[in-house]
Amino acid sequence: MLQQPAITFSVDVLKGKEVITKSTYLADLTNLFKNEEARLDMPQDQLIYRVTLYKPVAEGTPGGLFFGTTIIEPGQIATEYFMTRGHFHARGDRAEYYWCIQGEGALLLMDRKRNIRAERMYPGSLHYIPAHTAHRTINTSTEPLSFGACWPADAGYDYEGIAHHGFSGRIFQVDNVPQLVKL
Ligand code: M6P
Ligand code: ZN
Repeated sequence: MLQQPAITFSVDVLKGKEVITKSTYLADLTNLFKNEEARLDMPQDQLIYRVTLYKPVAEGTPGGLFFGTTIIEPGQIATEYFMTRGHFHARGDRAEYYWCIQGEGALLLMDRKRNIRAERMYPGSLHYIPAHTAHRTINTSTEPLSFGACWPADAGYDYEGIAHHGFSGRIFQVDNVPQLVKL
């Protein structure tokens, strides 16, 4: 007899008893977007992104893996697209995979020297996030962007490295197309 899997995934969310859901609203993203006044002028209960997570082992377990899906709503603050907070890993030498499931977007990658680049995300695109590289995803279309992620259980999050200086580039809509503007 084959066992039923504990978790299943679809185009948007994970399903199963042990799935954790985390929602991030506009109110949670103080000073993340370039135009903070424009952010404050918008409804603060606007959902920006939702993550569903499966953690089959405890946080910090060496050799363990976590799995998640993220859905970013379409929208902009002034000309800057809705995006995730972005992070380095607390254990800087830990890498991660992202792959796009639905929608169109950009993956912003910045190393510790603040060199920045952006990869285009579209259904089927696969992205290797190297060690010591901050990562943020941006929904550049008018539909929800959904992507999968898999990362080491002992990677952890370093949001502080981003909170102080931000990324060294942003994705804006310029002449109707997404453009990476380096700072
Ligand atoms: C992906 C993974 C998660 C991360 C999420 C949202 O699903 O990288 O670990 O939490 O994106 O990104 P952030 O934590 O930067 O808001
Ligand atoms: Zn990560």
